Amino acid sequence: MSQRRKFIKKTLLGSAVLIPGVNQALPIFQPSSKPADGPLILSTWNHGIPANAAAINAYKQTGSIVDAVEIGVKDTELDMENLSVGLQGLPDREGITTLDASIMTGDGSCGSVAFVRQVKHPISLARAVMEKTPHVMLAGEGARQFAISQGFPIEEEKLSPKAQKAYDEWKKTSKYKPVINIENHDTIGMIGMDDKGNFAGSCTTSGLAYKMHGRVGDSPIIGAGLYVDNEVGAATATGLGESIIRICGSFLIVELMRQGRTPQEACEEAVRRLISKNRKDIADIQAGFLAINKEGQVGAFAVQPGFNFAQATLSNNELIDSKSHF
Ligand code: SD4
Repeated sequence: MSQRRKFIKKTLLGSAVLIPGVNQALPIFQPSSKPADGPLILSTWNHGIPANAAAINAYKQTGSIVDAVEIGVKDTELDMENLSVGLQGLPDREGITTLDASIMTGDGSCGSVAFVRQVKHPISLARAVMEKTPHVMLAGEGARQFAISQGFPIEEEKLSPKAQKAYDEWKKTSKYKPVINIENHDTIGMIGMDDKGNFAGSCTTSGLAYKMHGRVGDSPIIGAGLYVDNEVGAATATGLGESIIRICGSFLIVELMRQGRTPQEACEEAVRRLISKNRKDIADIQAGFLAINKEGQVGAFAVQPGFNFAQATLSNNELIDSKSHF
């Protein structure tokens, strides 16, 4: 055997599992080097504070990071003040509220729902897709039918008083223009790591206000609004979904971290990439990213000023202003 082949064989045996009969090496799962001092949770915007509190509380009860990120964002899905998440969110151009959500764990399991109506907790429906179907994504009426089959309550299709008022106002001109950092940029993305280095993430939104009927944003698209990998870390996004989808934002950040960038460097590079692919409209675009790596380092960066996030551990939950490109 040549020296080179001997070396390759030794390297593979040292770092990977060889499955008999399959000529392929699988990487061994490497737990985080972060010491066992409890979970670390990040989530987007001001509503991240109560969402993180709910997530930490869930974690204390179940010890599960995926329970934490699901239960955390369910809090925001019920927040009647929030016009960008849940059934109280602003509707599309036809006056119908449609929801997008995704959930992912660090072993590659993931589920999402897109363009779904009348389901109060799309994040739990996304988790059901992940755990109870062979699929990753269900959309529209199929997602709603799946919700019914799983016993999810189906809500009356009626705008909240706040959303109805805003929609009536919008209809006077029917002009759609994204507005930076206010109610149409309020998705919650949450990423977390447990004390053993396992990651999970969730993302849920009613999407852009007054979008075209059928429009789906980045939040339910694995790799765009959310990506999680136990070997590296996790990332999530908020902002104008089209700009984030164009660069596979969350996947890009995780891959940059895999190549050795810190979470902060990776978020900054993703924003630079986003700007380079969306130059024409950049003054009107806000997008923000959050990331954690397996050392427990965090990163946050946005296109425009105004993005913030909440960071929680067992003993602390604080709001932090992100830096931005402009
Ligand atoms: C979307 N990314 O549907 C979502 C909207 C958003 O804060 O993040 N709002 O494009």
